Amino acid sequence: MARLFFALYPDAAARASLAAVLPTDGARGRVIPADNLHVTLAFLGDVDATAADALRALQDAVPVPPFELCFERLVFWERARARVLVPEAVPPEAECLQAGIRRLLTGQGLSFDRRPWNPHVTLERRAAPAPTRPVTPIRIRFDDYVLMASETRPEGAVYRPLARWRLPP
Ligand code: 3AM
Repeated sequence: MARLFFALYPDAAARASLAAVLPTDGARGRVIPADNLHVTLAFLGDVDATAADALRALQDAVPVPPFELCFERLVFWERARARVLVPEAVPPEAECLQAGIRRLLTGQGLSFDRRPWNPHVTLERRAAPAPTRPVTPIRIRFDDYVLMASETRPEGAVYRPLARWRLPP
């Protein structure tokens, strides 16, 4: 069994820019390490090895052109007790990608979290309430997406990309 999710996984430079938002803002909760910063596209939860192998083997899974997300606001989500970065606008390519992944998962007979997609990068969990504030926009181009495995360790979650799909130009 592996705990899986599909995600947009920014490169190291972009992750560093995202991670740099919080220290200046005084985080008191659990700050997510830069290596773990991502945008969840679809959360599957525990998946058996056969289904995980089938997912990894998918060829050209969702043909959507590359796109950019520009993260511009730091928001406190009360129910999740998380502080997250959200983009002001979500390009249609991003919506198509996550919808395509959901279709693909349905086609594979896999279950996943069906709540509406709300693209975000979680920066801090167990966060104290804080007012929403704009941040210097962080524009990130995504030309691929990943199937990520999440392992819970005593020191926290460790994410490992299992497969990567390039978005066609
Ligand atoms: O994208 P973020 O970091 O907000 O909270 C988990 C994380 O979200 C979420 O999946 C992402 C990668 O772990 N997650 C964890 N358990 C979940 C669940 N049971 C879940 N999302 C939905 N249902």
